[in-house]
Amino acid sequence: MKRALITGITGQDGSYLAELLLSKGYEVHGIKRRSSLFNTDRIDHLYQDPHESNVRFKLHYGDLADATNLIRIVQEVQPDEIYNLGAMSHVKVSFDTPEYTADVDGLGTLRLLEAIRILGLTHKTRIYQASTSELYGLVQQVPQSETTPFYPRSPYAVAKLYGYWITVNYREAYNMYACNGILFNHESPLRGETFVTRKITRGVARIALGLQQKIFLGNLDARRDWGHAKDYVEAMWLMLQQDQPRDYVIATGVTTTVRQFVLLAFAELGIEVRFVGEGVNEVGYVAACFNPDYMLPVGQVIVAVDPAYFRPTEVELLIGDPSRAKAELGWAPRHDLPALVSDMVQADVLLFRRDTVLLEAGHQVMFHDE
Ligand code: NDP
Ligand code: GDR
Repeated sequence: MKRALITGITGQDGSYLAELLLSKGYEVHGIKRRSSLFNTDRIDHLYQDPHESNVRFKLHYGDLADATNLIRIVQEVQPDEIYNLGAMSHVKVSFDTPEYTADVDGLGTLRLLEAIRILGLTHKTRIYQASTSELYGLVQQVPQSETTPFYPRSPYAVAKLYGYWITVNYREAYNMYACNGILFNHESPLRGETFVTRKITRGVARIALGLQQKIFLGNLDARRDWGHAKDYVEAMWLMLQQDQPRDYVIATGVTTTVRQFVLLAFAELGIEVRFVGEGVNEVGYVAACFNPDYMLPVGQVIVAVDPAYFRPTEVELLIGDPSRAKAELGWAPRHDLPALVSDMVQADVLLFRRDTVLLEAGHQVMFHDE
């Protein structure tokens, strides 16, 4: 039985990857951070009582900022594969916490590589590093591939640049099986609530159900190559199953504006939106509502721009070229953008219907948005 260790197991990708590896017969170990409340919502369905026998899913307390703790866990687990998904992963927040982001996303990667080296596991343990399309930053060329020059545009991206190169360096210096997956944006119903797609699908569901008036967004012109997280974790696994370690771009090859994502998300519920105005005065209003379940009045403003969501330096255009992954890993995305949008919007409608039931029964319902 192969043994895998996942950092960031409580995140979006960690949850899907753990599911995938368990389905392939792996023993899966994950590192979770201590928090004052349970933070395991995304993996609670995988929980196995440690008092039972033959447990294949185990969690360890740890943190990428703590080298001794990482060494102890790697020593205890003796993993065949490590997936380093743990990170402060929010680009906008990295401008507020640049030093912490550098520590966890940059040095955290080094600490894990060093743990493997110190413990003499360089020939046993393969490691996947969660690199990102944010490395491309300011557009140099499109579509972006493994040979496109990097130009990071945020403390997050700069920290990930260190993570990328230290992974390459350990591969070359110590002959380790270490690779970077340069993954473009990937989303799902498990996506964190403050990333733009999930913020939109939650807002769309709540507006349709009469729980919210408006969604406030930042740069509507930014273009992203959005895929489904379920497809992308398969690529991570494939990267660690090859004869030779290599770095791969994982993307769909299609790019879409944030504005277009908004239109698609409302259209999923039969609500047609039109945008008017420019810059911070741009708003989206209901142009038509074809779904009798959601009685939104034509003319109601449901999207507005709030400059608070603008970034000091923005990444305007991402579009990936996944040719190498297709040719060498046999990987291709199974979901297109409409399928992704549908999956996310429908999941959020289901989620927030619960709130309408609670409200009707006289309970208070809380909501937090950022
Ligand atoms: P999430 O933000 O959903 O999850 C991040 C995970 O990292 C969480 O489990 C979080 O724990 C954990 N984490 C945060 N800080 C630390 C720390 N100091 N020590 C240990 N663990 C920590 O991210 P995703 O699942 O979306 O992304 C996974 C990885 O892939 C990240 O490294 C991200 O930067 C990268 N990436 C993501 C892309 C995407 O589009 N989703 C694209 C390209 C790269 P907790 O739950 O306690 O907060
Ligand atoms: P990104 O994802 O920065 O690409 O990083 P995010 O969804 O945060 O932003 C995408 C684009 O949408 C614009 N935007 C807004 N973004 C947020 N979060 N909130 C808003 O209200 C809003 N309005 C417009 C942003 O300016 C941006 O251009 C994600 C993360 O998962 C990283 O960890 C990962 O490395 C990259 O994707 C690939």
